[in-house]
Amino acid sequence: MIDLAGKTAVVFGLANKRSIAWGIAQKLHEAGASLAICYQNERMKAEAQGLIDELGGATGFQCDVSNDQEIESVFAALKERYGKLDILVHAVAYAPAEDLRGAFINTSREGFRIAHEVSVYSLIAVSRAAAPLMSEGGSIMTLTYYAAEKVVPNYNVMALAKASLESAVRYLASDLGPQNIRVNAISAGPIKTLAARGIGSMGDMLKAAADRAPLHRNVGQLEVGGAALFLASPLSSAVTGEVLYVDCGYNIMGF
Ligand code: 0WE
Repeated sequence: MIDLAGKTAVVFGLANKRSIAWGIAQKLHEAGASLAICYQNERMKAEAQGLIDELGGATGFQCDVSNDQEIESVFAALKERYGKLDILVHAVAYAPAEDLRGAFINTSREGFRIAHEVSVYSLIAVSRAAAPLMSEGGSIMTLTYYAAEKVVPNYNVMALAKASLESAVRYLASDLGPQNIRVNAISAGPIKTLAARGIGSMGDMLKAAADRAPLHRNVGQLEVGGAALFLASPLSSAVTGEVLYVDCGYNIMGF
């Protein structure tokens, strides 16, 4: 059993029980970490706080990671409450719905900006705020997707954001390595989440992914949580700047 007793983790991106952040939070909690869980706004709080209350000792915080002031104040609150930080989970992505359908060539300037700001710049911003609190080293992780590398119809501008995110993971890992802070990404297979709802073809995508993957099934939130627990723990002490696939093997197949 991995023991994270005495460790503090902050998780960004909890919306509801289908959130990947929820699968990760449950696993970190099970391992004994103290949890700070962040939701975007008052609207998200309604559902998120109910889940947070299920994890004894976990505390909810409101933070919209596209707002520098909210990042500053949440990290001030974390410093006050926990003193230090060991683990940071970034499970946040957004592009305007109209940029996630139709032809990529029609990507709007505003959609491009929003997707990159919310999904990529936020990792840089929270990492910079977290690093001074990671006085005993730390583990930062984010979520990415295979479409960063190979074309997935309709993922469009989010694919560019994920490609940029994976590069940011490497640059952050390089910057923060001397402080023994590791930075990695988990590339999860498709999962039915709030972010994936509204994508009309999600059912077909899940089926196609399961058909082609060596394990012939889809990935569950708790399996992503398991990989996150590994990256949060000393078992991965020499792993940084890496993309870890949690996709039932989908990415290895050529045909
Ligand atoms: O990263 C994601 C989801 C990202 C996402 C989804 C939405 C839908 C609602 C970001 N922003 C928005 N904005 C909205 O308004 N995934 C890996 C899941 C996903 O999303 C897709 C996929 C897959 C898989 C979008 C198109 C095609 C495939």
